[in-house]
Order: sequence, then structure tokens, then C-alpha cells
Amino acid sequence: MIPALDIDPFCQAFFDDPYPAHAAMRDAGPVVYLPAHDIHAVARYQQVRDMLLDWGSYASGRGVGLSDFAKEKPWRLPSLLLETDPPLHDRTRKLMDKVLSPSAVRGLREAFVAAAETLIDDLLRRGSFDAVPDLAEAYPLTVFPDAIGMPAQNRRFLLPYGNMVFNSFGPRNAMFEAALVDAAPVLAWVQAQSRREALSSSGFGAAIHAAADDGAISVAEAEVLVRSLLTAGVDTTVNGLGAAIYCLARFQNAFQQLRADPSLARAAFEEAVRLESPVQTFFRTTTREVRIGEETISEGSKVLMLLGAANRDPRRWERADEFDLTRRNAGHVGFGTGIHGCVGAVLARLEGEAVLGALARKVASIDIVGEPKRRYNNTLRGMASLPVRITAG
Ligand code: Z7Z
Repeated sequence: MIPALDIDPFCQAFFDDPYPAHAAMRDAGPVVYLPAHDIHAVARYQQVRDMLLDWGSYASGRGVGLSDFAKEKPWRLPSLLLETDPPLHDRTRKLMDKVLSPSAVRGLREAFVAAAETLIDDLLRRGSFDAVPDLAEAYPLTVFPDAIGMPAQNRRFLLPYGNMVFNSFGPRNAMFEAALVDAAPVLAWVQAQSRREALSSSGFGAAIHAAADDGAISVAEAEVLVRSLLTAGVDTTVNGLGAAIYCLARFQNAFQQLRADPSLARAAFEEAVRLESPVQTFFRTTTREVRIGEETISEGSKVLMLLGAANRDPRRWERADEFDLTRRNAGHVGFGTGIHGCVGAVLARLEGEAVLGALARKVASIDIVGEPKRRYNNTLRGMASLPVRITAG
């Protein structure tokens, strides 16, 4: 018998404090059933990881949200990366691996570090600010659209767009409905930004469109792949940076450790991604009858993977709920793993390292000076507001 649990992983009360429910799901068994949405769910590290690696049994092509594309029309044109399976997936993934390769990203390092230092200098002059809009949002909204080759206007549209897409992986609840209000102009803007004419002649956008010249992909496919960058590259890093700042403000010893050795910046960002798991969940759909532990699940079932619960599973992690810069956290699933593992992780880590490195070198203290407010989203975990004061080092 698969244990059935009375938990709704897409409601505000759950998001306010998901950790007791995570523990209940992990402890109930390797797989649980959630009648609230008629779905199965895995919350233990082992099962989440196994599922991410077994793309043959657990498909993405029927959508990685609650909605089954075999039964419901997708709300937007499906992604050629996220919402595909091999062999279709591999052609576009190979191209994106090349566009976002470590050597391509390496060329951005100097500009990313300079932008982080300028931003932290400005914030030090202000002293008090809101770390979400003024830092966690401001930084990616500058460096990332620059790297894609986008014009300077209307970049803030990227935030409501990401909010829509990441809500869309959950049920059509109030959060998703609210994100869809006034969607039309945002959707039209994103589509227009994906066209070659909108993009500069250098940058990741141009690199994708160049593959259409070579005949590797069609122009229409190039536009959908640029859309992937615009979708997955902003809200994710905003919440990753927000998580890191929130961790450093709460775990003062860790921040002092980072100041003493700024080369820990990369490790600090990685540990924040593990602990806070900005991407909390997404789904797969079973392609056949599968066994999880001793249990059997039929073909065509939606299974929710709780990355955030896996990343705090005490079966895998010692002192799982602690932020520890020196922890060996390789193997966390905050960026996924397997064939769909985050293709932009190299870029995200560079952003994290640049911002946390600048904080380590320039800032002596970070204090929370107002009530932090959570941002509610069906997939992403993060803050709407985090008032802080920083002092110069
Ligand atoms: O390709 C895409 O449009 C895309 C959208 C969302 C790719 C990835 C994601 C995503 C990232 C989904 C992290 C869930 C978690």
C-alpha cells in the first residue's frame, strides 16, 4: 500500500513552512500518494535522484508540471529542452551545451565581477536596502540580459514572465491565476525578444540563431530556444542569490568565514542552493508501470519530485538543515541531474560567485532590519522582501 498523505504541496501554508511536510513525506515511504491533486510524490534523496536519472521510465515530454500534455493542451508552446525526451531532446540540448559551455561563460567573468562590485559599492553607500529587488533581482536583470544580447528596455518584464511559467507547473490555483493576469503583453514581449532582429550580434541569443544559419535548427526553433533562456535564466538566479543572502544574514558565522576566505564564495552559493532549493519541485510522467521501493505505479502517472526535500534528507545529509560552507555538497539536486540537469548552471554559479565574492571582500556585516516577506510560487522558493543593513569592511 502506498501511503496517502493529506498534504497540498501547492498551498500557502505549505510554502510558509514546508519542512514538517517534507519530513512526513520522506518518513512515510519511498513514494507517497497525495489525494489533494491525485499525484504520487517522492521526497527522499535516493528516489528523487533515481527518477531524475531514469528518463526512459519518467518522461518530460508530457510536461514537467501537473498538467499532462497527453490530455491537456499546454498553456504555451512546449520548450524544446525542458518538455522533450530523447532523441528530440538531445539535438537541442547538445546545441545549448555548446552555447552555454564553460569556455563561453568564462569570457563573461570579468564583466560579471565588475558589475557585482559596482552594485555592492552602491549598496554600501545606501547602507539599508531591500536585498530582494535591490540586489537579488537587480544583479541578474543586468548581467543576464546583457549576456543574451537584449536591449535595455523593459527587462523587468522577465520577472512576471518567469513567475507565470514557474507557477504553471503547479495546479491552476490562485497563485497561477494571479500570475496570468495581464499576461498577454508580457507573452508578446517575450516572443518579440526571442527574434533575431531584437538581439545584438554577439551574445547567447545570436549564438543560438547562428545555429539556424548552419541548418542545425530552424529559425522557429531558435526562437523557442532563446525563449528558454529568457524563461529559466532570471527567476531561478534571483531566488538563488536571494537564498544565499538570506543564509549569510542568518548564519553569521558562515558570513565571517566567507569574509576570512573569499574563495569560499562558490561553495557558499552552492550550499545556499542545496539548503534553500530555489527550484523546489517539478514532475515527471511514467512511461510504463514502474516500481518504487516495493510499490507499483501505473503508466501515465504524474510523479512529483521534491528537490527541496531531497536536499535536506537526513538519510543523505548530516546536519541537513544547517548552512555549512565547508560541507561536501556535491550531488545535491538543486540544479537537477541527468540529461535535463540545469544547462545554465555554469552561468548561475558565476553569478553567485561574483556577488558573494564582492560581498566577502567589501562587506563587514549583514543584518536583517525588517520583516522578511515570502514570495509564493508553485515551483520557486524565495522572498519578496528582505530588508537588510550592510556595513563596509
Ligand atoms: O526551456 C524552458 O523554457 C525552460 C523553462 C523552465 C527550461 C527550464 C525550466 C525550469 C527550470 C523548470 C528549473 C523547472 C525548474
